[in-house]
Amino acid sequence: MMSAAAAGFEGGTAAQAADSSSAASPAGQDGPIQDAPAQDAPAQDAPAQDASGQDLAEQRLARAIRALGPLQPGVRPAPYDSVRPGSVLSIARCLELFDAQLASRHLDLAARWLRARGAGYYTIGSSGHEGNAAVAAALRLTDPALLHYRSGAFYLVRAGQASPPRDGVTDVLLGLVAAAAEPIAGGRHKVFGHPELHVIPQTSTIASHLPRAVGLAFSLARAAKLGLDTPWPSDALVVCSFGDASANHSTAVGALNTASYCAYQGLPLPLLLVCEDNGIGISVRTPAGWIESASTGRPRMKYFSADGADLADTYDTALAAARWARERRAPAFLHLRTVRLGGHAGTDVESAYRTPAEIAADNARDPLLGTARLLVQAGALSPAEVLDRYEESRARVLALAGEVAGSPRLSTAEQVMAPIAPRRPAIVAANLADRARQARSWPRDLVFGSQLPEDAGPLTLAQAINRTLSDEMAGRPGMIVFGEDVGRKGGVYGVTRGLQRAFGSGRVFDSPLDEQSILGVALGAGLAGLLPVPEIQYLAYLHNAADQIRGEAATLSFFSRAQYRNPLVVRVAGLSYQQGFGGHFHNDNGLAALRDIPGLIVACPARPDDAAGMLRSCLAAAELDGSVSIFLEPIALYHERDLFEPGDGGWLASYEPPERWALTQVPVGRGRLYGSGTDLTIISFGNGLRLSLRAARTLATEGVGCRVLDLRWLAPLPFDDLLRAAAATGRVLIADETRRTGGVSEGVITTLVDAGFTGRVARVASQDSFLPLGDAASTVLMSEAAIEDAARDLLS
Ligand SMILES: Cc1ncc(C[n+]2csc(CCOP(=O)(O)OP(=O)(O)O)c2C)c(N)n1
Ligand SMILES: [Mg+2]
Repeated sequence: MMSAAAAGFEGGTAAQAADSSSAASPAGQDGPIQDAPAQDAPAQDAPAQDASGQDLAEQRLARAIRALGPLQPGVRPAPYDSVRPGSVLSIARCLELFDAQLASRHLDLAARWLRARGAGYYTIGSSGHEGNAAVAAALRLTDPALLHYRSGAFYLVRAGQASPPRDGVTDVLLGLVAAAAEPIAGGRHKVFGHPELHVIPQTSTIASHLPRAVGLAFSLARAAKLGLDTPWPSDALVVCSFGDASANHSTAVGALNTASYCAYQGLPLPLLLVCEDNGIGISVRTPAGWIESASTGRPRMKYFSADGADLADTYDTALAAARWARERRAPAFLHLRTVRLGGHAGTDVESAYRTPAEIAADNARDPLLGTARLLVQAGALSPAEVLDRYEESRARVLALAGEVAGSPRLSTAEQVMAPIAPRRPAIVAANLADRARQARSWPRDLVFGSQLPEDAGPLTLAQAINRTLSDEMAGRPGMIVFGEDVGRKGGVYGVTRGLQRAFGSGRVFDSPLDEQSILGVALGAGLAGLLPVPEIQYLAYLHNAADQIRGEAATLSFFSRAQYRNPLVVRVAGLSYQQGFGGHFHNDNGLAALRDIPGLIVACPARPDDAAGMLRSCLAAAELDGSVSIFLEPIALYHERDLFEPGDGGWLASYEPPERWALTQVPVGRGRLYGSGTDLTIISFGNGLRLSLRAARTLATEGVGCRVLDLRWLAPLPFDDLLRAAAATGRVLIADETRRTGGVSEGVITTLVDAGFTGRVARVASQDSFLPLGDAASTVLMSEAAIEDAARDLLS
């Protein structure tokens, strides 16, 4: 614990009060959890101070507050009086919000104080943005909030709305020092979030939360339409704040477009977007008038604008905007004009890129000064009383800062990683068995008509996925399927054909052509308690929006101690071998960007029977454990029927009836073995499995006995099955249709080496190339002949 409580507004500062001999701040940028400021910015952790150590910014504010007085003589107004004629903000409310604004400012001060002493790791503050206190006040505790990183005052007001009220100051301080006891991220990041406050934590990737916010607003309404409960009341709205520079990010632009696009079609979308426009993004100015010009006139999205330095104006405008979003179930855009005080972060020296006049103009628009002016002009507080209040808040926050400094932090990898993707395979397995029993009561005949899929004879991969989706939708009322062309057309390859007819357009629907928005809707749907199964038309186009998986879906559990999860199964058509058709983008075979995402499940079913079992496992894991899965469907195998000879039907499989689902379940991370040869183990997956099985047959004619392991799960790899299959022959050939570099074979070989496998290992993989059109595609893809040759080499 450190003591900072003796600091004073006028006579001393946190920096001054602190023991000057305590640990010096490490030079350079903030720690790894800190958003990096400009690389060349010199270190400056404490606020600017004069020779006596006093904080110049605080002194300036004190002088400006003193200059507001004196208080006009007369009767003091009643607490319920308006703080200003024409505003609905009462004096009592204004005082409450002022306290939150003050505490937020002092949290920024505390952040720098802690940082300067090596006790804190994060100094991006909310100074200048404290007007967002009034936005929180205009909303309900139960309106889910996805917040900008300058939302200190918003968070404190929200904390005060809980019953009993939470001590939001301590929450934030614990985040600053990365304490394991911090309530949302548990020391993994400094984020604003708390399930009881309905504040969903956000990552540092600016704007990446907007698609999810749109998706959540969409899903609240969609769940209501489907008659399903969500964690929020039926008249909740979603609030999402972000900065002015962030508004230019394609993720934000796409999300705003999707919100408008939905509203334009009359779809309910109760969303309040709050752009906290301080006119700058780190050092880059936003052109004057840009946010207003870019944000007015969006179809069916109403624009509101408020002066963030004027609490009454912000409160009145936020109320109007919230009313619009809540009552009309339509998106509202609140342009909150703010300033940024004290630079981007503690390490940022803004005088390097802003003129003194610009900085002075922002100081004059300090929202604390604005609220003080309101209160003094209303006769509610004298300047001296304002300063007293400031001092009290300061002393309290800094005393608490001293108390949290030195709080225990995460100290082992196990502790850090515990919430990445907690899994309960036994519970998932039991659930699959239960569901098989329940299936008897599902309206399967309504969905499948007179012929149940198990009675329809052998199916292709595409048909098996289609029938499984149908069965699962019949049994999971919250499951929704959506994406480009999945509705009326039934998908580019017919995999979702008939689903919209069977389950209605409320549960199976086409999306706008924007992968970020498709995944954003899925992320919001998962939060709302639905089970989203979006389709991405081709693997290359998942890469187009990968951050929604990598940065958003996969990290939510980590940054919320698994208090928020992302139940999600993303179906992706992908991989190659389409006989020269489609070129690179329809044959993309790059998986490296997925396989390294902690906690992500990557499933790659090659055969119809595997696909059914694997999809059921992914859905059950999503529903029960909040797992995030990529279900990668090999396009070239969708309609394949044969294995060895034309007409042999070797790639078809019958659909299992519900009573066999438990028996035939495919747990996450279990491979499938073909054959029992003792000369060579071929390890493969996807298209490679079919090529390997064919190659194994040829090799058998040469007297070579192979066993072939289908990995089925590319993340996590089926370690045990893999090692067992390798040990059985002592010779391993990996047949990998992904690229030599970053491909799956690298992971398999590493697994073998890590486990101490000492037998022979070789691999065939596709080239480090993009795929050309036409016959030339085969020159860079792994081939059946290459597998055979490599096997002969390995055994020779
Ligand atoms: C996608 C992404 N690119 C870059 C960054 C680094 N970065 C952090 S904050 C920031 C500026 C954001 O400015 P603005 O949206 O105006 O918010 P403000 O900090 O001014 O409140 C940048 C570039 C990031 N976090 N995310
Ligand atoms: Mg900005």
